[in-house]
Amino acid sequence: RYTPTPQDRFSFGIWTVGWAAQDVFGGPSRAPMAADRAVRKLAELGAYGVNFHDNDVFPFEADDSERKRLIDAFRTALDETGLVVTTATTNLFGHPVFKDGAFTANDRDVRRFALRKVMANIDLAAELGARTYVCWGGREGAESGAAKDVRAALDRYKEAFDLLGQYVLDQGYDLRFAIEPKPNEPRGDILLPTVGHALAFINELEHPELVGLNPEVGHEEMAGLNYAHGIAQALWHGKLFHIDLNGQHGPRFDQDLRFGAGNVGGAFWVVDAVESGGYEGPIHFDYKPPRTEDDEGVWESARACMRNYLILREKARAFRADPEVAEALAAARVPELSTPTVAEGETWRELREVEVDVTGLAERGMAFERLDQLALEHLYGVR
Ligand code: GLT
Ligand code: MN
Ligand code: MN
Ligand code: MN
Repeated sequence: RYTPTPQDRFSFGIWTVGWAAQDVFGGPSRAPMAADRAVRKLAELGAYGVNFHDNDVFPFEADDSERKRLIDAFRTALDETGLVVTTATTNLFGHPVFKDGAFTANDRDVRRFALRKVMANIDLAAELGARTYVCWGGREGAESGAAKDVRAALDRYKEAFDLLGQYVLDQGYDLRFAIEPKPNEPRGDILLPTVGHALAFINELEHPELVGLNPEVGHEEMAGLNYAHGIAQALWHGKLFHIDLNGQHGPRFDQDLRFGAGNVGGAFWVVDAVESGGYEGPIHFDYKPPRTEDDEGVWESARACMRNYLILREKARAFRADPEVAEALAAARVPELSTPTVAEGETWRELREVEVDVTGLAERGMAFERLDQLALEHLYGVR
């Protein structure tokens, strides 16, 4: 029970289990992990796919022969395990050259190098069969007011996506971009800080159809926002290309806890939104096994991400199938919201003259508490 299989379509970033657990205050507490080991272990645990940064597979400094050797080892592990590369991305934050960002660095030479680095990894992504290319702009931002001309930075951000979109079209790759918003960390303020900012930005691009979102649970919650609502709106716009699931305890530093930890109630609604909203991508985990864990703890936490999703999936399904919940939804008039406000054939003219019993309407309760209590009782395991 709650044992994942590839049919569940779970995927992980190579950098999640592979993280050596260095932080701002201390060095690594675990040994570095080669990408091919991460692939083999994740396959053993029942995962379906992986996402990778270029430099999860080969170091930034690798020469051509080392790069080739490490990509071959990665590819062999993929072939032998049947794990799928669903997604790829570029490390545009680790090397000090990106200290002021990549696509929006003030230094033009850095911007030109960043685009070249992305295009090189897009080639590898396409070769390995990835369909989504994640762009997390972690270093695109500032610590102080005058340091970044935000409007010029957005011009350069758009220029980057326009160029990369054209690249993908010219190369004939079947690949779409997914922007991953984050409000802060590592920069004091990051550009495109939330789902909403990124959605509006996409509308300004040359090829908006090629660009969607990769919202992360913790990143929205760091901004005090409701992730389930965020992905529901992204789906409404047809822009939920990918998801990064993890756990977070409210607005504080990016915790990247295993999925299901942190805001447990939020996680229930996340699974409900993912399962019932028409999302079609992989169920992807982007978390960091805490620095306290050894190798065994790493795999324990990876297993737990999938297990927690399956537990919550069962609960969300039971909630939706419960006849008492159907009744409570009706009492809360939730289905009524799907009825258009204006009837067929009506115009503003009829609405201009509408008559209602304002006092009667104001007195009517919404019965949301009973509905939410039913959800909680499913979550608490007593129904
Ligand atoms: C980094 C970040 C994540 C992003 C990854 C993609 S890298 O670990 O914290 O949220 O998804 O570049
Ligand atoms: Mn074009
Ligand atoms: Mn994060
Ligand atoms: Mn992420």
